[in-house]
Amino acid sequence: MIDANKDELIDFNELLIAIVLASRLQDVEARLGIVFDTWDLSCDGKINQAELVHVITAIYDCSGVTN
Ligand SMILES: [Ca+2]
Ligand SMILES: [Ca+2]
Repeated sequence: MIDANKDELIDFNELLIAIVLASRLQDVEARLGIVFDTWDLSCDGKINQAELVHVITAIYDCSGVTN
């Protein structure tokens, strides 16, 4: 859903759209749905090990942890 062009990357415009959508939602379940969709790169409704590694790596990268 978030990866609109299905290139397995979230570009700036896709991220911006997701943030705007999430900020307008009052419903926690809907917000969690957007987060899940962001993590589910293959859009198969499941978070597999590779997708989880991708997210965790991104979190570490953002926090400046290198190893
Ligand atoms: Ca994309
Ligand atoms: Ca998936």
